[in-house]
Amino acid sequence: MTFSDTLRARLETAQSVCVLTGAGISAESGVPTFRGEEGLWKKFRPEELANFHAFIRNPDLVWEWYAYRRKLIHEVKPNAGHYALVELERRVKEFTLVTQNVDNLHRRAGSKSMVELHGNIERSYCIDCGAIVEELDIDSLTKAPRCVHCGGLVRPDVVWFGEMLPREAFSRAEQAARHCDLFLCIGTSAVVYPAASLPYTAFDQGAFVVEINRERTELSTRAHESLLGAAGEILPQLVSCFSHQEGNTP
Ligand code: BJW
Ligand code: ZN
Repeated sequence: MTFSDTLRARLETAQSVCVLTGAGISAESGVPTFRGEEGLWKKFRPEELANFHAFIRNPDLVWEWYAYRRKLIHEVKPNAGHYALVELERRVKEFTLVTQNVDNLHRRAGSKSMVELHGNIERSYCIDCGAIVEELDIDSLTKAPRCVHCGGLVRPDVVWFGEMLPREAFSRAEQAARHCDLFLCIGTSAVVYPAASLPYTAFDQGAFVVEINRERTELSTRAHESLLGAAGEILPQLVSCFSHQEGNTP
């Protein structure tokens, strides 16, 4: 893909970069997205699976759905898009990776300065006493486990519809969006709030906003550049345009 001169100049001079990723960046690893023809919401109903009331109504069903997705994620690997962002973090002075994904693939690839807005599927917690559960036993493949401390139901540590995002995570994300000079919005339909507000926060502060997606989205008309294609193909090319900055290890 050829990049415009304006984009190249912005990449070369960017001092502070904020990246927002969504399910599309993991699609090339084999993790299904949520929306669109092949998306999870075509087969499963979010109102039956991705909200707290559904969990209380039928904890085992919701738990089993997450156990199935956890297993799928364990079977896949980060892709070229995830690794390109690790390289980008090495090149620029200030870098924050904000992800809506719960799949842990950015961390497995080696990203460090990360904010997980919607939690992490690898973690669970007790809805009564809040105890974190990192290790799950084999019985928990089909039945929602009970807390060893208080007997409460254990749920996945992900953010469902109608739930608040972790306060500290969102405030770090907003701060990064407010202070960056380049904002990259990658593989997200940009329809779920408040994450979808971040590129607009960046715009309002004068940042250059670049979108990478297979299709046009809600953001495309506003983005300074909208690069259409697969993140795993575009990102390595884009990252190679950034020069190594002083203070960072090449
Ligand atoms: C590629 C590619 C490739 C593919 N390369 N690209 C009305 C108006 C405004 C807001 C609301 C409203 N009604 C309700 C709300 C609030 C609601 C919301 O935003 N709803 C909208 C959908 C309407 N938001 C919330 O409820 C949030 N909380 C909140 O607002 O709290 C305040 C509050 C409290 C109490 C009452 C009311 C408000 C919480 C949102 C939590 C979202 N949770 C989920 C599930 C997480 C757990 C799990 O994984 O199961 O998070 S939903 C799902 O969507 C998941 C994702 O993180 C999130 C975003 O999806 P994403 O990543 O964008 O994926 P897709 O599939 O949509 O898009 C993939 C993209 O990739 C596509 O564009 C492809 O083209 C592209 N692509 N392959 C590049 N190779
Ligand atoms: Zn408990």
